[in-house]
Amino acid sequence: MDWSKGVLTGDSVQSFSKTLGQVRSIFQDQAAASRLPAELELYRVQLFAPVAEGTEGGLFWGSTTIHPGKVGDEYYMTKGHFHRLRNRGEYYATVHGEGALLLMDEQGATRYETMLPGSMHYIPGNTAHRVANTGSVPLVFAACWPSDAGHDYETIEREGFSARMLERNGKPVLVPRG
Ligand code: PAN
Ligand code: ZN
Repeated sequence: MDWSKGVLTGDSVQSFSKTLGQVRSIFQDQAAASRLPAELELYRVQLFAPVAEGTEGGLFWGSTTIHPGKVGDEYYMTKGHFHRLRNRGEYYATVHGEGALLLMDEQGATRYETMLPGSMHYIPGNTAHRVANTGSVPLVFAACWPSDAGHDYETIEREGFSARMLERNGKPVLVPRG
């Protein structure tokens, strides 16, 4: 990984992108979401997976780039997930830009950490995680997690986070669900 850009290179690096059409339901303002094109890219991920998914004891490395922008008042953000093996933790490290890492425990309490270039974030096990780009430039962060963690997206699709990162008077504010 080139730490000045957060870009992974190498033959075995996989890349995928997430469009608004794939994650539309995560946003609060569905009217605003429906006015934007399905093919709009919100973020992309590069993945270095040196062992097979599900392998115990290995580590995966990823780099995520979230574009700047909002759907209504809500910043572009990742889908967010618990790990399928709930007790698996993760590290995030910010390379570029500004963001908010939302962390929700299994009791539904959501807090956040501010992401700035160089900031390191420990995501404990049993904690759902989602990142919002609260700045005006791309937010780039690296991630490292156990290769047997897996991803449970369904719980968040169904229940969401208990708070959202919204712009209020030009500033990001964590707004609890009403
Ligand atoms: C990260 C995330 C990545 C994209 O690599 O997978 O930032 O976010 P979503 O997976 O929520 O769409 C990670 O947390 N891996 O475990
Ligand atoms: Zn994760």
